[in-house]
Amino acid sequence: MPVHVRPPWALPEADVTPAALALRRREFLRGAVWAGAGIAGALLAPGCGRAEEAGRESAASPVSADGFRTEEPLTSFEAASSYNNFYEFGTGKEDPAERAAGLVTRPWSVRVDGEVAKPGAVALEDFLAPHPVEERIYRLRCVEAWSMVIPWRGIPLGPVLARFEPTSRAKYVAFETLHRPEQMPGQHRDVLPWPYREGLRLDEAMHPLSFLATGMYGRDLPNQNGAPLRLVVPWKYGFKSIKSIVRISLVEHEPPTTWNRQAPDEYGFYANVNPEVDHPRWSQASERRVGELRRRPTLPFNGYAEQVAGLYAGMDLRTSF
Ligand SMILES: Nc1nc2c(c(=O)[nH]1)N[C@H]1C(S)=C(S)[C@@H](COP(=O)(O)O)O[C@H]1N2
Ligand SMILES: [Mo]
Repeated sequence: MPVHVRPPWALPEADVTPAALALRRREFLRGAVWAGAGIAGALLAPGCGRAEEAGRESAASPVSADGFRTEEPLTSFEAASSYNNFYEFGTGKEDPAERAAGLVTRPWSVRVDGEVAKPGAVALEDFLAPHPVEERIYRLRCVEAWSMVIPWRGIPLGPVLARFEPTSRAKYVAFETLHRPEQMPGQHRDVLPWPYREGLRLDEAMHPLSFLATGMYGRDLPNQNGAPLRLVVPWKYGFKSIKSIVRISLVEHEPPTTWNRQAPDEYGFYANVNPEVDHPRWSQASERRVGELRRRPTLPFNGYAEQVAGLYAGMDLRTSF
């Protein structure tokens, strides 16, 4: 019998075969064991059991060694595309799914400017063309203390930025969402300063986990999830993952960002997921995984500490939130 392995989200949930799941699990474990072996190897000291270290390591981390995958159950496509934050379409969780159908996403172009040798406005197709499409299964943790696991399709951000040749003065990357009130009814109200803006330090943007998504669950991005191009930064609170991007600017100084401007005491520029720094109005120690009943503990850097903690060496993560 020919074995045809399809990603589980290509199938109705009930149809996912035990064989497909077992295969994914084996792949995942292989990655985890390699990670454990690498770390154990690096730390190998007299009396330190290699197998024991590897075992402990693979049990602790919810993601594969590179952080590109998790074997946690996926949030259903229905939940991920109907429970959204996208204030351009209203502040209710169901507003984006109900109101985003009228957003015209073709043609679309992305302007790359600022501290780059090769600035320009590029049609989305040309913007994407040079980069092989990848798939990432990331945990998403909203600052409101709910979370999801979403399979994205897209391209890593780093090679895209490199293509436009950042100058030596480029230290940060600023992102801007489309401003088109006639198609984004939420923009008729001043709930946020429009257009929505976000930003990353350049080294964060160049990290292999920083991703530009064009699809999810094996299909094109629904408008409510940020079509046709949105950022995904899995170790930061969800508001950093800006949707429907039209402009990317390389800049010298930390750029203003929407939620940080709106409420600087509540939303920092860095916004790294941190269970030890509570939001002024609620605890960040735990979260509700959409589709599950029990709360689960929130992990430092949303479970990606091994991959990204080094970016923040020497920084006080309590004050630089
Ligand atoms: N332009 C824009 N991007 C945005 C938002 C927004 O309101 N406008 N909301 C953010 C927040 S708070 C979260 S949690 C995620 C939600 O992404 P999702 O709806 O795809 O799960 O998008 C982020 N990106
Ligand atoms: Mo969020």
